[in-house]
Amino acid sequence: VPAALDETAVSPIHPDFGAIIVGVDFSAPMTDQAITDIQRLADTYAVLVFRNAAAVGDADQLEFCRRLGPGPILGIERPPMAAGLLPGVIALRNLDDDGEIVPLDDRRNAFRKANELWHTDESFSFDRGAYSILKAVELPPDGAAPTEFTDMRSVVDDLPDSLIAQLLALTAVHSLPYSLHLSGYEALEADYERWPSSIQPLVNHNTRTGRRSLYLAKHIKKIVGLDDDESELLLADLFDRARRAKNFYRHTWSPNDIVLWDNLATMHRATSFESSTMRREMRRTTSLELAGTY
Ligand SMILES: O=C(O)CCC(=O)C(=O)O
Repeated sequence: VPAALDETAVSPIHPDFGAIIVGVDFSAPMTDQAITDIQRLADTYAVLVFRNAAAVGDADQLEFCRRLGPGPILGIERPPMAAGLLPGVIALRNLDDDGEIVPLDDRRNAFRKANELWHTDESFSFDRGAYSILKAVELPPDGAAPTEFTDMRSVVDDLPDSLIAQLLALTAVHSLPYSLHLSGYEALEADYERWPSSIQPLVNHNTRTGRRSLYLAKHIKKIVGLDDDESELLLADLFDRARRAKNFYRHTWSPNDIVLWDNLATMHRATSFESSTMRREMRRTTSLELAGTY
């Protein structure tokens, strides 16, 4: 039972995936106990939805992120989607710096659209993303553009033992230019140079909880050691299993929501909206993996 958070304010969405938490004040310094409680809740539920987190400023969001672990990830060098942000704050929006809607065929849009592929944040980096914290700055009307989450622990729980044994021996190449290419971005030679790939296990193991999760993302270009056809077949099978995961959550945004997820236990994706007429801006901070945790 969390000591510093009011236990009655925690409402699970599934028994072990997704929880709605009301009453956390992000504008006041949090006690160490509150941070520990939030980490424990994240270990249990993997996605935490903080409702009514009234107007959390970027500095408060960054501070919260820093308390959760090393980092934040500074963000790979991306086409600028927002000038003047604090380092570590990533803006995801269909707006330019004058607040105008970015044309659909603009390269900057391809970056945003890539979030509509199932992924986990910064798996293509040597220092992987651990916790991501996302808040809404400007939302399209009528609950458009929810964010979807899949519990990758529940996916592993449902895998046959023989497949788990196979996956435990495998690693995969994660590449940002590859997933950008899937969403229509023509990666340049220079992109491959500035965004090197990473090699990651296919199965994560959380040493605090003992639970495994499938570490899958559309950033995966190839499974190491398999030929291209075998790799494609296995990936298609794994994505299919993830699509049918027992634990799934679609978050419909309200203005003062903050959503935190464990990238090493989940996949997520943005969903499409009328981005040629509607405006949307989200801001994300992502902490780095604590060495030895997974
Ligand atoms: O904008 C969203 O709904 C999701 C954003 C996302 O996928 C990300 O920040 O990685």
